[in-house]
Amino acid sequence: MRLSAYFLPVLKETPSEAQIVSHRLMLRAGMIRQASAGIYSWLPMGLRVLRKIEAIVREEQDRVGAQELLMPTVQSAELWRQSGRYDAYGPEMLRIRDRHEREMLYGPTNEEQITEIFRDLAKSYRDVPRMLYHIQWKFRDEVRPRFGVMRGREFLMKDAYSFDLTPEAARVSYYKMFVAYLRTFARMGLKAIPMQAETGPIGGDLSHEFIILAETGESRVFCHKAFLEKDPLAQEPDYEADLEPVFKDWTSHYAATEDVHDPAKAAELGDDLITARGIEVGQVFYFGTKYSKPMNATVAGPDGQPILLEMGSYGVGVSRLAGAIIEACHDDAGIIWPESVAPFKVGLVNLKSGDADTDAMCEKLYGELAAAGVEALYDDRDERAGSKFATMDLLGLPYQLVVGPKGLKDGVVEIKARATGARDTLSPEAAIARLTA
Ligand code: P5A
Repeated sequence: MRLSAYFLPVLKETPSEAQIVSHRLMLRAGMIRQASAGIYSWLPMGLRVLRKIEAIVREEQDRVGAQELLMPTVQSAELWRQSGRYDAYGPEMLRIRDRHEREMLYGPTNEEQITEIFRDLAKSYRDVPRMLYHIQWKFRDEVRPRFGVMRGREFLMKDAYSFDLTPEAARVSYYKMFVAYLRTFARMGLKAIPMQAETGPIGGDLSHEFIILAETGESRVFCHKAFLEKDPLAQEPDYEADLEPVFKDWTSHYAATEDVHDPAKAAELGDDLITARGIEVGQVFYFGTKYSKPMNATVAGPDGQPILLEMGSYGVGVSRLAGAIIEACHDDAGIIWPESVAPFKVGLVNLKSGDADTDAMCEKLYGELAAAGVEALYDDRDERAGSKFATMDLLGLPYQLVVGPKGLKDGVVEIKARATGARDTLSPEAAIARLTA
């Protein structure tokens, strides 16, 4: 993409309405635009990141055997009356009437909808177990939408649902999702700690929130410092095997959100206790028959007798993650994207647009990167070098490939790694080899 032609409204000034750094940087880097309170448009740069996050979520869901479908955003009130949640959900639910005065709602979550689908379409015990997920917009009329996409009213969620015949089997599904979440967040460069959590309006008696430690986080959390050293990617789990040991390993140390915090237990940790604030990027729930029972969702067992389905649900805050990653990965100059979610891998900086040799070399490198499938943003604008560097640092692409007339005289270009600031001077061929490796 050529910057001269890109729809990228970079802001020079710090927007005054943004209270936290990720919100400021998302606005300054031209990623999002507020439409109304807690509702955002995703501009081209922001959408690229959102799609990268989605792709990682999708891969890890597929890996544990979850299957993607797509349910609608608008649901009928009738459906929610079947579970008893229509009245219980409260003012966070956006309630709508259609032209026939039928009561509808914009879905804040999809437990009812998936339960109805599974109840009506899965017939026997042979259709179970299944894990189904979608990545779909949600609406929650939050009292205090804030921090940009971190607490929005309209937001993108990956929500998965598991169906099993027994509580023991449902736990196996829970462990699978738990492991998928550890890997999902780690692949985004995040240290997400699974913490015991309250189940709230979703229900059930077993739940974990996946929390990133950050001062700007909305929840208070408590955990053992051992979590800071653990790496979910150190070993590829065997998905055919029993994942309970992985779950047990990750839940053997104390970690709890404020709502379920046990001060006496935490005190036993002594100096090993971390008290911090955190951002919730995902939450998993096991709630058994909470929905299947009132909605009469059963399958026929081997003896023909109906078996009530055992269920769990599993959410990832896809749009929130864009902000959360920036909270975890930035410096004073701007964003520092982990390569896995970066909107482009390389920012190609032409230090002297209009200079024939420099332009020609940039065109050549840009073409070679494209041919190798490396996403590059080419700053071909007629701007001062200083301002181009500042823009690239703000945008936070992992590598800057800098080309200027001085270097070219000596046959060299420069690669700067955004994360470390390390610079390397090398031949254009070597630079391409490095960036396409
Ligand atoms: C699990 C999947 C659920 O809704 N039902 C389906 C369950 N869980 S949850 O914890 O309430 O939400 C899942 C994740 O969505 C993100 N999230 C939000 N992101 C941005 N703005 C919001 N207002 C918002 N509310 C929830 C969180 O990351 C949460 O973990």
